[in-house]
This record gives sequence, structure tokens and C-alpha cells, in this order.
Amino acid sequence: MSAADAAAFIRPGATVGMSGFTGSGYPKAVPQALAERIRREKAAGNPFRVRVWTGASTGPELDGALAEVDGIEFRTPFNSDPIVRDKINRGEIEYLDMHLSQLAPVAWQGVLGPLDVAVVEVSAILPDGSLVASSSVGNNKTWLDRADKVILELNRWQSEGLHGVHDIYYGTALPPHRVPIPLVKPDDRIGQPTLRCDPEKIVAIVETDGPDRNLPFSPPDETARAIAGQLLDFFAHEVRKGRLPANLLPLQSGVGNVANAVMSSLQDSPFGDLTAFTEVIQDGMLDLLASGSLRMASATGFSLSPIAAERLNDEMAFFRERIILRPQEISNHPELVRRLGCIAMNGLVEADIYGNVNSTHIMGSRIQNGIGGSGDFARNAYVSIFMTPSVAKGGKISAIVPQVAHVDHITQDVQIIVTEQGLADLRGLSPKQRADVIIANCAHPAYRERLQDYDRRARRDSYGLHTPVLLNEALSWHQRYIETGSMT
Ligand code: 0RQ
Repeated sequence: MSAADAAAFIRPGATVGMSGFTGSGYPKAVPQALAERIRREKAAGNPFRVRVWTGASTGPELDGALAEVDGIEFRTPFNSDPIVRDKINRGEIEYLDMHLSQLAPVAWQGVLGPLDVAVVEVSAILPDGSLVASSSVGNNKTWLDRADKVILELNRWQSEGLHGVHDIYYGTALPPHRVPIPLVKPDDRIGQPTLRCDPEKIVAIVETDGPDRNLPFSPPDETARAIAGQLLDFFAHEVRKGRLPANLLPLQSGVGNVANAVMSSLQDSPFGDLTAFTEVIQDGMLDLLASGSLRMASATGFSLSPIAAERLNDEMAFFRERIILRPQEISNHPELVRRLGCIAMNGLVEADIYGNVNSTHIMGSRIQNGIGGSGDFARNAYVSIFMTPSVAKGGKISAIVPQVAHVDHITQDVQIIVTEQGLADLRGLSPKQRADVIIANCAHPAYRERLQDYDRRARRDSYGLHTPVLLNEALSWHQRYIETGSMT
């Protein structure tokens, strides 16, 4: 049926579980038709907002369209849409920023309430009624199982070759019935290639053929290349010390230009026969698969430039042998991350001199995106790495501060911090020892002396000397930025 007819199944106040993960595999027609309906109803004086659950970020046709008509009341678990971000920061949308592995189990527990409608993009519907997922799996298994009604978007733009790429594991259960997940290598297939859905629940099927939100990556700049260089040296050092095997351990890489640059740099490195157990496949990882340096990648979705998306579709016969897409409760599962020994590499907003990391909040109160999968991986990784340029906003902000204004990753979950200035290996160090290496190795020269001065005075005047802090000064850098537009 038409998207408009399908959207009519969604009533005001409904909770809607949408597919989509970092701009791949999200529904494109029904959310826009729903936005149009919301606009009309509001013009007629009828309030209309919905609660939106997804896998992670989606695209302008979903989050952007619904936010533009002020149609989102509640959003979880991750967002990168600028209109939604703005409304969250103005207090107009309630946002629950969650670990990506946890939303499906929490939905099963029932603490978020019932799920009225699932709107899920698929790439095929097979004669037996099973569904071939699209370019992401995300939380689709859970949405299809939990929702009262299901709307499918069948997207012809997605490659037919996606059939066989997915591995949908149906063995999860709530305690006390949980059993071990039988995955021992990133390349293991432990489930089935398709999603199942009770046909009685399917109220609409809408055909579409639009591309995913594929944004170009900027070519790695000098800063990104310097960060990548530091990391490659670190890996080589760890191999020499016998702490990592020559083909490293399963890689997890966050999203963004720096993460993409690090992946690209592995191309020209001595490391081969690599594997990835991660959540998102970006351009850099696709290139590594194409060259053979990366043997296989396990993830839950893609985040590609338009050129890379075209390449993936054109060369799907090659890539489908090397890529496995799983539900995000498996791709990001803390127990699997710990057991496989992932090398986690994520971006940050700011880190403090003790190694606490803020991944989400600007000046302590404005959300940027969300914690995403970084917490799933950081706490459980074999080595937990965070990387960032040492300054933001043209140097007006230091990424290394006396104290983070919001904490996502506590110091115990942060082992390596890398900036273009250098790398701080924090393993085995006490708080004061951490401060010494973070300031010396990672801070930008424009801020280094001021951090050393703060640190010296904190060690002299602090109430306690385990983690010295000047309580009335620790957040003054942020306050200065808010008041003057600069931390300097
Ligand atoms: O904003 O574009 O307005 O200038 O934050 O920063 O330097 O482009 O870096 O793209 O790697 O993103 C932490 C946001 C870094 C990302 C974060 C501003 C900066 C810019 C982006 P502008 P960059 P990146 C897997 C793992 C959490 C989720 C996660 C992220 C914008 O890595 O969302 O790790 N991480 N998921 O100017 C003020 C600072 C700032 C700052 C950066 N200290 N103060 N603004 N910015 N540092 C994926 C998933 O989970 C799905």
C-alpha cells in the first residue's frame, strides 16, 4: 500500500520501533508520510507526537522529517540528526541515551512500555514469509517480535546479494533462562540468515527504492594521519612485547573521520589477516576487506560514502563472503567483546588529566550524539583506546581538561588516549601518574603549561592527594568557554 496509508496505522502517542543503524537500513517512506500526517493534524489543532526507538542514528527522511514537524516526544538510543539534536538541547525532546547492546534486552524486560508499531526496512520477503534484513540489522529482530503491528518497507535499492550476509541469533532469553552465546570467533555464524515475523501482525508493505543516507568522508587530514601513525606504532610495540598476536585481535572502530582514517592507515601497515568485531563498517574497513588485509568483518550495519555504497552493491558477491551483519545485542555484546578480546577504538569529546572520558556532552550539558556502542566496547575490551584531536573549534577548546564536565567512560575503562601530539599508555598507572603522561603526551602545547600549573597546585592544595582536585577551579575552563567563547 502507499506510505500514507501505512502511516495511518500509527496513532498519536504511539511507540514506534524503527529499523536503522548509523544511516543504513532505516525506513524512508513511512516516516515521511507520518511527518506529513502529523503536520496536517497539528494544523487542524490536534496534538500528535510519537515515541521513537531505533537501532542507532538514521537519516533525514526519518529523524529529520519527524523532528521538523515537532513529532518526536521521546527518542532512544542514539541520534546524530542535527534537528533532533537541537530539539533535545532546547528541552523539546526527551532523549534516553543508552548503551546500544542494552536496548533490546531492556525492551524485552518491558520497562520501556509496550511497542505499538514496528516500521522495518527489508531487502526481500521470501516465499515462506521470512524477511531478508536490509543494510543494517540493529534491533529489528526485537521490534518484529515485540510490536503489536508491523509495517515493512521493501527497498529495491538494497542489493539482492544481502541475502546470506545476516546472522540472526534467536537464542537470547531473559534471566534466569539465559545461556552462553555460542560464538567463539568473529567469523562464526550462530543463527539464521533471515528474520521471522508473524504474518498476522503485518498490516502494511510499502515498496521503496531510495538510497541510504550515505555521506562523503573527508580525506584524512594531517591530524588524523598523525593519530593513526601513533596507533600503528603502539600496535607494533605491543606485538614486539608479545601482548598482541601479529594479526592483532578483533578490531572495533567507532564512527567519524578519525576512526575512518585509522582504518585506512592499516592498509599500508605490516598488519594482515586482521578481523573486525565491531558495530559499523565504514569506507576504510571496506577498503581493507577489498585488499585482503582484513579477512572478515562482523558488524550490525554500514556507514558508507556514496562511492563506497555503490562499490558494496556492485561487488556484493565478493563482500558477502567476508561480512556478517548481526543484531546489535550480539554485535555489541559485552561478554563477547570481553571473550574475543576486542581492540576498541573510539572518539571522544574531552578527556581529563586522570583519564575519565566524555564522549557525549559539550560543556557538560549539550548532547552531541550519544554514547552509542563505545561503552559496550570500552569497558570490556582487551585494550580500550580513545582518540581525538588535542583541540576543537580551531583551538578555542582543549580536548584535555582538568576535569571532564560529563563522564561516559570512567578512568578504569580508558587505557590508551591518543591525540596528534602523542599517545598516553595509562595501563597500570595511578591517578597522578596518569596525569603526568596525559598532560605531557596528549595535550596541545597551547594548553600544556596551564594544565601542568593546575596539576601542580592541585597536588599542593587538594583536600586529598589520591586524585588531587581543585573543586572551585576544575570546571572553570568550561565556564570560561561559555562566557568568552574560548578556554584560553
Ligand atoms: O562539531 O562538526 O559542529 O564542528 O564535535 O567532532 O572532531 O569531527 O570528531 O567525528 O570523530 O566525533 C565524540 C562526537 C567525535 C564521536 C564524537 C565537536 C567538533 C564537531 C565532531 P562540528 P570531530 P568525530 C561507535 C562508537 C560517541 C559514540 C561512539 C561520537 C563534532 O566519536 O559521537 O563512540 N562518539 N560510538 O567540533 C566542543 C569539544 C569537542 C567538540 C569535538 N571538546 N568541545 N565540541 N567537538 N570535541 C558508533 C556507534 O555507536 C553507532
